[in-house]
Amino acid sequence: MRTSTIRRASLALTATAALGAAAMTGFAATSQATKPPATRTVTAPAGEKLRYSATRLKAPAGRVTLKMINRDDIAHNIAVRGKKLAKPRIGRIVGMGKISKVTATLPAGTYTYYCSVFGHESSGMRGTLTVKA
Ligand SMILES: [Cu+2]
Repeated sequence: MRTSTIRRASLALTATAALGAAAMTGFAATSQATKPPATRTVTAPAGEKLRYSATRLKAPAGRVTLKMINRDDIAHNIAVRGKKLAKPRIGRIVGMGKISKVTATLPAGTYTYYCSVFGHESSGMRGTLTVKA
């Protein structure tokens, strides 16, 4: 009786230790990293309008991907900046039919997404991304 109680206690300890080890080796961090980012998509419409299809986007805090489908016959990209980003994230500049994208881990806050091709943002190719916790 006494021996079996000790054995059971020892098994419980082993299981607890195993769970603790899993947590400490970053199991939680791994599952968060593999969670797909929230994706928001805009297009650059044909006709050299120097606008995106949306000037406002919303996303939950965490990993966010911004995607721009270029339907225009001039090259564009998508980039994102904000006070809570140490530096802007800038997607590849792409031609018609191609996709430019950026992924960043964004805390709650307000960000600007924009085309970094010279003169495009100042012509209106930008929008506001609101990230909420
Ligand atoms: Cu552009």
